[in-house]
Amino acid sequence: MHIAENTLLKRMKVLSFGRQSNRLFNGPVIYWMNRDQRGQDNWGLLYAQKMAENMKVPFVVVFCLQKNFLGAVESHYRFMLEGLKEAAIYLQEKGIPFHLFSQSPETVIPEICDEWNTPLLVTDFNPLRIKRDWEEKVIEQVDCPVHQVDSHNIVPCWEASPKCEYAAYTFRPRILKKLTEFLVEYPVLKEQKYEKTWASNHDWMKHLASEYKHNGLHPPSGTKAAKVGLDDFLDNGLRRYASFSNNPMESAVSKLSPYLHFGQISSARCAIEIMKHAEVDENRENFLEQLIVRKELSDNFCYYQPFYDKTLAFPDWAKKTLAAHEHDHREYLYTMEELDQCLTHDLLWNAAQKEMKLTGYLHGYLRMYWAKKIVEWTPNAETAQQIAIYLNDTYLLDGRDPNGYAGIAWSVGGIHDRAWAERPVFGKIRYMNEKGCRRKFDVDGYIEYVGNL
Ligand code: FAD
Ligand code: FO1
Repeated sequence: MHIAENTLLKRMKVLSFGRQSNRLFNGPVIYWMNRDQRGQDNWGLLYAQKMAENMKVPFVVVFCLQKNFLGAVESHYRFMLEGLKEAAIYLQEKGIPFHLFSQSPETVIPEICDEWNTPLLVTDFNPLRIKRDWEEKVIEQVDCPVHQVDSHNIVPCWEASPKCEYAAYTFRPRILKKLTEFLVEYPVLKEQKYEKTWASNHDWMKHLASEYKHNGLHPPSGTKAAKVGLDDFLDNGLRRYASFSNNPMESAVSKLSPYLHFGQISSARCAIEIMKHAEVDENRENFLEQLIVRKELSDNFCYYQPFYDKTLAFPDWAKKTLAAHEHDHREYLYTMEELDQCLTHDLLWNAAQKEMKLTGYLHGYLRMYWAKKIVEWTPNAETAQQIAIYLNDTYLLDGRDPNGYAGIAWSVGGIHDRAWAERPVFGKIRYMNEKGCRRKFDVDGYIEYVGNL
């Protein structure tokens, strides 16, 4: 346990030491859940429980439901709430109350810390601006200390690197040398005496049926479904990952991104299970490269680069080359509406946009092609980035995520990439076209598949 204790402390950052006051902090420790929406394998919960034990008080989990979160639509909320319900029941069975509030955190968190005399507020780590603003406003208003735990990354973001990394090759050695220390089995969350006084407010469970539309083409939500997906990938997808993960027509990818995005499963759990069951081969290495290096590089980017969704974040060479080609002739120009309605001349692109809209999923290789074409068909990089973010976060179930902002900044502005041979419009930004796709997969088969959705 002492190893976990050690890693537990390195996963924690003090956001605020709290204000000295003579009030009696005899209430429960509050764990404010945002990004890692699961009961199992959750370092933030384990930390909050440990602190509550030390203080001899119970701990309570709180979630603040926020309308139109980064453009999320109803079916995204439906997926999230179903996962939260499963987490609430898991916690309930451990005697840990779960409270869902339908107000913004900066209002309700200070109120309940005050009302419940909370001695410590713990929250999970999220590099996105929206959560950091919430935390700032909460810290201004609460008297108690506020601690943050990185439950999302295997190597805590601030431990992996002290700065914004240039590319995967500069980030990889830093991450890999810390895996032994941080990729460890989780302790199990203990039961706690159930405090009737903090009984959960389960009226929110009925929200699921009435308030949020369901998209039948979304996968099933929650930690159990995520585990089924992981096992299925271990049995059927992983062995083909190295050869076929770039082929949207081969189901050789895990499709775990919605579960990882909403924190319904931890990437550490996926890595632990993969390392337990799969032999050391290029399939496993390629997958862990994506799951650990690429995914945690996105958090590194969003954490250290405040303009992660602006062209300001692009490397200088990219800014220069995009500016130099801003007035190149564009053979095609499309508005956001035309792109949204899949009305371009490019049947492959239209199919990718349609699949994204209908199913909330798009294969990684196609996401690159999809974003790169938006660069080609819009007046400049700013417009391309804004449109790509809007469509990505409106339709993808795994959208509104650091991986998305990094993926779009890579496609449009060459972050984590290098300069390529100069050409019109793209300058030295990596170019992709349908010919390249045809070399990789059956484009006509894909267009037909989407047509039948
Ligand atoms: P697998 O290949 O099975 O990989 C397993 C996990 O590794 C993924 O779930 C993901 O968490 C991580 N991963 C894989 N590829 C990447 C990558 N390139 N960068 C970072 N992490 C990765 N991912 C999102 O989660 N949300 C998004 O909104 C998103 N938007 C993207 C937009 C563009 C333009 C691009 C180029 C990429 C985007 N990605 C996004 C990254 C990647 O495409 C998806 O994470 C991946 O396709 C999810 O499918 P999967 O779970 O089957 O991936
Ligand atoms: N986090 C919250 O704390 N409250 C919400 O109401 C909320 C809604 C939401 C909707 C869609 C979505 O993709 C994410 C949402 N999140 C919400 C945040 C999410 O769990 C992640 O923290 C961020 O998207 C960063 O990855």
